[in-house]
Amino acid sequence: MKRRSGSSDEPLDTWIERVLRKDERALARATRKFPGTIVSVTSKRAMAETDEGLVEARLFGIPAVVGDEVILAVLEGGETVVGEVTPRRTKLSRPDVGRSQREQVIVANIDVVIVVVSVVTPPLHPRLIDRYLVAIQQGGAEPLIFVNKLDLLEDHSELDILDPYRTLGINMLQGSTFGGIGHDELLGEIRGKTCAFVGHSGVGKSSIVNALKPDAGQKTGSVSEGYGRGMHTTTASSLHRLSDGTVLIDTPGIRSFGLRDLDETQIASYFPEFLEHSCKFNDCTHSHEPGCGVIAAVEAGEIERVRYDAYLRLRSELSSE
Ligand SMILES: Nc1nc2c(ncn2[C@@H]2O[C@H](COP(=O)(O)OP(=O)(O)O)[C@@H](O)[C@H]2O)c(=O)[nH]1
Ligand SMILES: [Mg+2]
Ligand SMILES: [Zn+2]
Repeated sequence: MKRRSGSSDEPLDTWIERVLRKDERALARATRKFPGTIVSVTSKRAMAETDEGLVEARLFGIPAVVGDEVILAVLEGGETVVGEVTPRRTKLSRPDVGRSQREQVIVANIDVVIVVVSVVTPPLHPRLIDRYLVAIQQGGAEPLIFVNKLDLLEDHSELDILDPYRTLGINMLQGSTFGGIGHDELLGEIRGKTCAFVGHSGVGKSSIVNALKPDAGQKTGSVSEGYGRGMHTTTASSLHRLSDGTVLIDTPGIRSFGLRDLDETQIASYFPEFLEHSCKFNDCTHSHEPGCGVIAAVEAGEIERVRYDAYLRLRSELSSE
């Protein structure tokens, strides 16, 4: 554990309070405050877009993320810090790896989360889509699925596993970075909105951002053997503004993506197609109960079996976490 300054036998909570009070006092004495939008974050520093251009600021105990609307404060002595994060309209979170109780927000204030999947390299992973859809609904944004690398696809039946999402009414587009296929349709869907690109590494998120905004300068990587571990891939999120007001946020590839703050009884509420079917028991888990309307609907073909399987899988993962 890191040694604290001050009295060595000072309890942790009074130490935290003392440091917070010190920060508060410094903020109260700030010589100037002005608003900004966070466009990139490293471990201790953030870049913010402001009326005065790009401003670098130190994170001041507040974990701001890309997309956050913040108040920057210039402290006595001239240092600029992120003094305040405005309450988030929407967000996309994942758990801190290894500390599943702690929320880790990836991006804030997005209208649309574009889940990018690719075909062939890496192949389609509907499992990740199911997890994202739940997390997106939790955070309050709209999902859009973009199927990339269509140029690699010889057998279009690989796309059949996406039919259930289409049936659910989720916006789905497909294309390729080569030739910019599908990009006009994508821009048509997201015009004027703030969008985050998420998905496994190597699916082409940064390539799409670069294609939509050529001066974004996002590094792209090669997909190495063992899929999903792109070399030279993006390590931090970054925000890019198009001239028509559309905002693109590139995010690093996510290797593991868990679901936070959900227990297995809540997961069903994120499968909207289950809601129309009623069950004999109020607390039905739709896994084994007699008189379960969901199971009956799966058997009757009214609910897609892959979605039901996804539900069972997520449920068992959550109950064992
Ligand atoms: N064949 C093909 N390759 C692509 C396409 N889009 C991106 N790539 C390649 O996939 C690799 C990973 O792309 P990158 O944008 O870094 O993926 P990210 O990790 O999701 O940001 C790079 O070698 C890209 O050139 C595409 O539409 N078709
Ligand atoms: Mg990338
Ligand atoms: Zn049921």
